[in-house]
Amino acid sequence: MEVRGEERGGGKRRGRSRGLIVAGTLVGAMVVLSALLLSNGMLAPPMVIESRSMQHDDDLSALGVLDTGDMVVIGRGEQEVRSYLASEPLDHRSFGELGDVIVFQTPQAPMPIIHRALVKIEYNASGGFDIPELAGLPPDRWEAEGRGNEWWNLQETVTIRDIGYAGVDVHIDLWQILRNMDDEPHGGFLTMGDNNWYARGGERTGAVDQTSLSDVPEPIKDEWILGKAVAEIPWIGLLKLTVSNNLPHYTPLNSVASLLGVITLMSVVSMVIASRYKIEPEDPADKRKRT
Ligand SMILES: [Ca+2]
Repeated sequence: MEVRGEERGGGKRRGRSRGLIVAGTLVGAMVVLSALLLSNGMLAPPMVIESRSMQHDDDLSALGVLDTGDMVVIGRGEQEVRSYLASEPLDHRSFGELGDVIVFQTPQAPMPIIHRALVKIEYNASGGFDIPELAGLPPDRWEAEGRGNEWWNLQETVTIRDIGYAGVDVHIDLWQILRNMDDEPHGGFLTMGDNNWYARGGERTGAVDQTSLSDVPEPIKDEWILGKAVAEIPWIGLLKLTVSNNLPHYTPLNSVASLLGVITLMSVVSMVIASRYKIEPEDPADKRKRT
């Protein structure tokens, strides 16, 4: 019976060893894979969301939405960026809305910005913009001021209705965007934070970056795009914001509670594992018996 007991104990130890080896191998493989993707340029270093411009609620965070304090994995390389409008017919979604979320840095911006690509506009030889993506929308969802549903050679204000989680109307002043870049006009993506809208007179109005942010005055050129947001690591960026003393007053309390819960759970699990695998000091009497 004792021999069988020793065999069972040995089996348990071998099982624990195998478990530790498998866990160690998985962690090691993830570290190596991440390093390879980073070194090959497939991934950019992850970013911490520092504002609530991409939230879908001023006060509460949610999984699958980019909230203050979330960390974001950034993919780069030859990835096609699909704007919100281009994604409507395909129902292509990311982070809770249609279209891709991109990381970009304009020459005027001191640091990268992460916002959603709303629509791509093309500068044409006549001095206006063509916006073929508008043609994919139902006619009652958009109009160009005084031009109806003409999407070519536009310099007017274009209104697009029912955009994003809040169902806002977006008025794009193309003339202002042209004036912003009178030296070298060009096309590119117009971008917008999911949460960058205001309510006035019963109307919800969304604001594209190109007419509302001083350091994003022009359509986003391809070479200004650093990558595309591909995954959310919730809450963990709160640690960085806390250490750097940049935690905003509006940080969602449910994110703080969730992070504290995870840290507490990990601490308890670590203590349980440490107590189960505690190494007992060798009994000198046993040692003498074996020799
Ligand atoms: Ca989130």
